[in-house]
Amino acid sequence: MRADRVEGSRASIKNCTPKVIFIVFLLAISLLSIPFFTQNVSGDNNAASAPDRSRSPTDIPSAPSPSDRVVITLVTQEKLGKLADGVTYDFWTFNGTVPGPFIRLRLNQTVEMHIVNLQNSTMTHSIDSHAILGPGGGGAISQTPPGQESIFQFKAMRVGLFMYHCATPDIPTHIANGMYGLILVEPQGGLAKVDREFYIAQGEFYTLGAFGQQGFQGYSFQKADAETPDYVVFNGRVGALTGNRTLQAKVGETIRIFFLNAGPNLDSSFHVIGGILDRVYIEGSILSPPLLNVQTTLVPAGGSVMVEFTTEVPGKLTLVDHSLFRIHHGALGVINVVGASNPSVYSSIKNATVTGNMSMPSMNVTTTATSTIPTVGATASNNTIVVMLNSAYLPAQLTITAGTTVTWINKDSIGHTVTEGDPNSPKQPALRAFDSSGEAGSGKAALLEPGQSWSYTFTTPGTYNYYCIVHPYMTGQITVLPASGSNNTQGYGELTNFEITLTGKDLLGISAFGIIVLVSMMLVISRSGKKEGLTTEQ
Ligand SMILES: [Cu+2]
Repeated sequence: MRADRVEGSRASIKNCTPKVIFIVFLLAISLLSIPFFTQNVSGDNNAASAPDRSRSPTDIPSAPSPSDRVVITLVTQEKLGKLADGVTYDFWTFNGTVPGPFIRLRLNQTVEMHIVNLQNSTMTHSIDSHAILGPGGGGAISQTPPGQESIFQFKAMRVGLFMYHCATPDIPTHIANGMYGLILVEPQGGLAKVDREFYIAQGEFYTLGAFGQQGFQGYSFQKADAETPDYVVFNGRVGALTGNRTLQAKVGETIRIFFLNAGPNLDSSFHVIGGILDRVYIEGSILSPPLLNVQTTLVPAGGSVMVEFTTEVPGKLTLVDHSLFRIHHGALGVINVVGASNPSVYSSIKNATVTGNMSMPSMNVTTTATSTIPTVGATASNNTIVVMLNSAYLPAQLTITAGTTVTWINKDSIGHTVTEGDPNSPKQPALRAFDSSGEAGSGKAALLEPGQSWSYTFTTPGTYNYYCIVHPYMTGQITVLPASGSNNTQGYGELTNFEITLTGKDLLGISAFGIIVLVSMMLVISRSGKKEGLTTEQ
């Protein structure tokens, strides 16, 4: 009897085994698929869904708290975010942004500092502020493992503009991942009033992939240790202070910038193109008399500067680290100044018109010798001229047909490039449709010097944006229409040129739908199994 039962159950196990294995297999696959589609997993390539971790440069408290004792809570959080368009990175942050919050204190205020490290952090975090007098600047008494809180107090006994950063070993790695910000300690009576204040932090990021390489990028300790950053950016990402994040100001306003160079490796040669720094409080020394009328100020890694200047004319002021190749790595910001023009301060008197013969010096990059230069923007039998003058392309926008050769002539007094792409999110050199600089081949960007020209023949219809690598506010656009008589491929192009963007939520939905389908299949299979079982018993 017992033996029979055993036999029977063995038989049913035998019958069931392939089905059970199949069902377990399906379940395993559907369950496994879930974690891969959640948003916070490193390796999420869906850059469109990654949040911006960049702190707004205008996110500054207007004044210190009037009370003698203030409580400040910094929450250390490791968060996926955008490092550039299409590039995601696991930032380590204070309060979820890079830089962390701007802390505005008054001399002799006592601060009760709370460091809260989120439960889901992978690392211990802490704070070392250069404003704090004591071992480690707070680092010795603020080491906080995940899920815990440290509280300590300090007295702000020195006026100045001070960096704060995480001070948990490996300390430079915590800084390189975004854990830094500024503490301003104002003198009694405060700072002089200005019209606008901006909070800008320069920092390097070291990624496994090269600058601009799409998708999730991990941290490269090797590159950080070798001090060869892929990204040098303001406020935590490429384009934090450009495009629709451009800073705004008006003519005649006095602007104050609190600038931090978080490093962790490079010094910054902070400069405003088109402006002069009226007052520079070097190294954040607010009590010292400022340097007056400065062009470029050196900000050491782990240092700061407070600068003030008045805008005189409308237009764009460009913020750079004047180690200018760092523009290629993202170090670029723009202040758009609006208001009435002031021709006596700045205006063009006459744009030179080029006539007659002019010899073009040969260059390393492809150069077409042009003996006679047509007038600006003239179209003559598939040959069109764009002039570079006063750091602008003339005409800036041009519509041509496929097969047209465009020649750029540098009539400016300084060198420029003609580089396809958007200066706010530069492409890797090899991916540019055209580039006068030849950077893809040589690794260095060569300039079209004054008097030189460069030509490119457009064969593929489309809209091409371009800019000058060294003057990224200098932009142009070429629209290429299909050549008349050629097959218009645009209709087909439109049909094929679409993107499907899936967010983490979409993918969860798809997984859930998949599970429902699988469960239904399993039900059907188990029912058919029952029927089979019945048949066998009979
Ligand atoms: Cu840390």
